[in-house]
Amino acid sequence: MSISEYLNKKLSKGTVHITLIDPMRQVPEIAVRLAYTAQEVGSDVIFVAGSKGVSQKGLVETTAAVKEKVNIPVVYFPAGADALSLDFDAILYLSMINSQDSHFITGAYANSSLVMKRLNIEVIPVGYVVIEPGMKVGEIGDADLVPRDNYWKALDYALAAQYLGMKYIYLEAGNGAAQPVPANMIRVVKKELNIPLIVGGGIRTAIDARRVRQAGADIVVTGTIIENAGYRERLRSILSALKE
Ligand code: 1GP
Repeated sequence: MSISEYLNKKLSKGTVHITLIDPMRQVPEIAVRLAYTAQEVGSDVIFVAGSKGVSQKGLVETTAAVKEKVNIPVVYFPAGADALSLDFDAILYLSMINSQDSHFITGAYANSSLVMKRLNIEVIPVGYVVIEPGMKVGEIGDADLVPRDNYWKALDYALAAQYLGMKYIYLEAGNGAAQPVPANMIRVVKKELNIPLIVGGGIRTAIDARRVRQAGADIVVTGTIIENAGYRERLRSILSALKE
């Protein structure tokens, strides 16, 4: 089964949760422990972040170790890295629809598309819309950030991405954002889309997770939460808010 089929199957049963692990934040042994816990508490997928500056060695070792230990899909979430691992089950082609630099819309992917084809890696096209504050990814990607109260701008970008053929839309507040994407923005976007909506950035509590799910997120991504003390319980409560 492809990862897209796996996701569709999961989506037909309810909200999907994804745990994002950044190889730059811990050694592979710890990353494995985090990924294993995520799987245990009910995460459906692990994203491994390819952040700018990650070494080829760090990415490859973390991905191989995680793959060996978990049996949920492990998907590459590239964020400016020049590294790749062959262990990924799929790679997101995150086209930053509101970037002002074409590198982040198509350029980075044009550089690697033939490699993906030759390696026969599943590619998942995602329209990536960065909302304020956007954090590092908004800065690196030179995003024309969507203001938190401008729901219509978020919708314009999301719908444009859908019409351009993306299979998912991802509203991103940024890794480590103080707050998630506003619920009303999610609601406005979700109402008009007919492809799955991914929401990530700043989701720390069960209350956040429930709000985002009730507003219409089909897939919820959390990252930072797993790097903090007490992560197992926090993640467990987020999962129960998403799967209740
Ligand atoms: C994935 O960037 C997010 O979309 C993760 O953000 O680390 O704030 O959960 P957090």
